[in-house]
Amino acid sequence: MITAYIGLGSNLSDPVMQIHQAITAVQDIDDSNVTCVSSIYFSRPMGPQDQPDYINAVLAMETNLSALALLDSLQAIENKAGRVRKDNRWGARILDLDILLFGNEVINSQRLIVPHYGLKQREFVLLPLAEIAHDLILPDGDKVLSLSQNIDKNGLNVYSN
Ligand code: ROI
Repeated sequence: MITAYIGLGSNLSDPVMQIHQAITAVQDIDDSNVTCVSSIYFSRPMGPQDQPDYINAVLAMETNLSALALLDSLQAIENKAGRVRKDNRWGARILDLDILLFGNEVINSQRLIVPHYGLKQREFVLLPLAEIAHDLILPDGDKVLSLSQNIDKNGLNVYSN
């Protein structure tokens, strides 16, 4: 089994519900077990500001799937949520499920780059990740906890209603 960390994000179509549904859907992926889910966070958009605020979370799972099979399963969940893949790389989205880390593996294939390229620059990834994996060390030796302590929180907060 490999421990993978997945980043979840949404800023359209009831984002809190999207994230809860996505967590349930990830729990149903074959040959895998979700072991930990972070708090649900509220975050300001990174990229164009003319889009709604985001809801973000991170989960840990153990899996026997390959990284690409896991990516297929995650993309199927995104598609089922109604995500349309168009030319909006930095725009609003119903659901984004990113493989942040896949064990200690470094993957640079056409479909998948792991660790996720934005991991170290994104407060909405680093803080939830540090919440559930205090002692995590990235493949390059950087500590998630120190990265999370040194990044600007940019309004990131645990979501409550
Ligand atoms: N900004 C925030 N706050 N959260 C996200 O999940 C997110 N995802 C994205 C971009 C557009 C980069 N901005 C984001 O893909």
